Amino acid sequence: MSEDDGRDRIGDGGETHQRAGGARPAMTTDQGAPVGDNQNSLKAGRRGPTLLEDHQFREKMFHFDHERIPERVVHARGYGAHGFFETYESLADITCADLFQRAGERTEAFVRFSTVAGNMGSPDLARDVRGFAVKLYTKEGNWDLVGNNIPVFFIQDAIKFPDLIHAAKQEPDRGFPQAQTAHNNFWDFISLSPEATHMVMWIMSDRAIPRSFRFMEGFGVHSFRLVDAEGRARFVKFHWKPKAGLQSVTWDEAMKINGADPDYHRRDLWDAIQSGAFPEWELGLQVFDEDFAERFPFDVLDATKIVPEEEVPVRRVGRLVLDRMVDNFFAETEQVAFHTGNVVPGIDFSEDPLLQGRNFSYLDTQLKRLGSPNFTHLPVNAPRCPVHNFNQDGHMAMRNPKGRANYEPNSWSAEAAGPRETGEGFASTPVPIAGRKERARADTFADHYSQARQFYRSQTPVEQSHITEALVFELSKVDVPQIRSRMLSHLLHVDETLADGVADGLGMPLPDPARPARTPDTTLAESPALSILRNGPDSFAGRRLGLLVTDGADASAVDRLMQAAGGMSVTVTVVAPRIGGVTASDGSTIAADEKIDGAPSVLFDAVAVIASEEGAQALARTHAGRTWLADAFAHGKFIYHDAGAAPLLPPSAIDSPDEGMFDAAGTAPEGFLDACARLRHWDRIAS
Ligand code: HDE
Repeated sequence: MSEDDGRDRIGDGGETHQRAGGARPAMTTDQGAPVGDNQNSLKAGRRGPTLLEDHQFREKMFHFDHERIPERVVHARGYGAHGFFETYESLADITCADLFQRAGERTEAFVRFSTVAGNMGSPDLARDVRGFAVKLYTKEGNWDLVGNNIPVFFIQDAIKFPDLIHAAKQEPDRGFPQAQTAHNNFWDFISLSPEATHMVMWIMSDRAIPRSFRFMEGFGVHSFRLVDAEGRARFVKFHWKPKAGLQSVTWDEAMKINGADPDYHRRDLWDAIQSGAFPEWELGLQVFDEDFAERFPFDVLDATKIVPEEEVPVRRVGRLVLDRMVDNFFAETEQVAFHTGNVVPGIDFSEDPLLQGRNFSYLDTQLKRLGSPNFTHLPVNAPRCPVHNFNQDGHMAMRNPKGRANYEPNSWSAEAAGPRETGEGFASTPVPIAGRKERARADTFADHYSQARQFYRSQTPVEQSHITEALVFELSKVDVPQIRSRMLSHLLHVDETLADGVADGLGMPLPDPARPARTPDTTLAESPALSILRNGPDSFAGRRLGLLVTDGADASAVDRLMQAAGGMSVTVTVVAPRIGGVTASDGSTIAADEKIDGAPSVLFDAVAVIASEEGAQALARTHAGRTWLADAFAHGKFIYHDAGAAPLLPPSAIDSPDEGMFDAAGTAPEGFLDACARLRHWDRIAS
């Protein structure tokens, strides 16, 4: 700062930073009055005090002071993107929903992914359910499919939701732990709620630590209804299937990623979309009728149950493509308001008590968060089709009815009368309802363990061991032995080996099994669709390779690897000891994307090292250098390396090289990248 004119100067030596002028619009106040000086408040004398009259300062600070709105009570941390949904073929035979009538029809979409328990600033790789909320701006109004990446839920009745969420979030007296369920309150509540057992299997599986939003499934969870033009209704469950296959990280990676890059999932989606690699999911429908619902051994209205895909196949009916990031995070991702009640003609609810409760909750929460019933006027929430009704006024009303009529019926002339009912539009399915008014749970909701067992037994041995380890980790953070023991009493109904493994990991005896509300069915068929590893990608495309280089690295080897990766749509991040890059053996410079300690190998799907021996030796003297390949090896990653990299290899990799290790001398980069489609060499780390 120079004292002479009080204007800000950037850089040393007192040189003035010339801001780009020209095409930039002139700055104004919110009232549109020109602003000549945005750096200095109005003062009595250069050294103050500041004058009350400074309306320009007052307006700017007033606006800043009111920037924050309440964060979502759940799903506070989220990330959104725009895109479209494209219908593959007409579904007129099962629904009259307009977006499904014509093959090739595109519907604008907005999607927000989220974690559930953590606050807005919490890390992306918390062990948690992921929200997968989709807004489809159809020609007959907005349809919100407010789903998760797990097809079941913790509880069967919405009245338990506030307790579930209180128990999962920070404990109220101490304000921690943040974004994790590994604490007394959560497991206390869960162990007292046997209906949560199925969901526990899912959240203790690697589904709760996805590698990317791009590689996870989405589910509508509840049974909904599709209604055709004749008013015939069928049940439906909605699925989103990622075209790039399923992929998760390991728990040790998740914990390290949270430190190295707490925005890992955000950055991944941003990078993919900005580079033109648009993620895609297919919409899948499981359609079934009342007869199936009657025959099915579980209640299709119970959100703690799935309908196995092997019993009712998933019909893929369209694709969702995300191809545009938001222009402004707050305006769009933060202000987007989803509501399960936003359905369109042709799509209807079921009587699922969880869904019914949600239909009540979402409008309420939007009013609290966005401060006005007019949140539908915000561009991200506004339907893309015409809106005509007599709703009026309220905070920030931007769409009031024109003319004299603001009520209905009225007898004004056609031009002045405003909108009229058409007799068409959304009609609730006339499902016959009878019964006494009572606070009770249906007997058909009583089986809490059979599908938990089915899920566990449908996993590969590696995935089963991860569930055991996750339960041991979480329950080891619970310091009340009775709570741990109560959890073990439920796990005994899921699988004895699982219960044994967890008890052993905790160093506790097994208790008696919990008394089940209904004797579990232990004969359910395994469902391969439930495993992540059985539903992985076909290729390594869309994944990220970390390439570590040192001074003296073979530039042509680096080039060959980069070419091969580019040809297979694999992104390469070049990691080096210094951000200025390295000098290759031929004297050329290899530019770096990251300095090694800012880019540990946990951030990558596979790794490669091309180094000179001296360079590798120097790096091996640093902690970041020593742990880079050691971690990758311990996480079962595929590793490509040349001879120079030897000093960086962990002793176990040298003693027992395996099929996940590729020596550049004997393998073309393409061969290595082909192998990477398997994502990990599980045999190396299977316990
Ligand atoms: Fe939500 N949920 N939820 N939920 N939910 C909210 O709405 C609620 C449930 C889901 O990115 C809130 O705008 C109740 C199941 C997603 O903006 C709130 C019950 C599923 C999102 C709310 C449930 C979800 C929310 C908080 C039990 C998967 C984020 C902020 C009956 C099918 C949407 C908000 C976004 C958000 C209530 C259970 C998915 C309070 C009462 C089951 C993806 O209204």
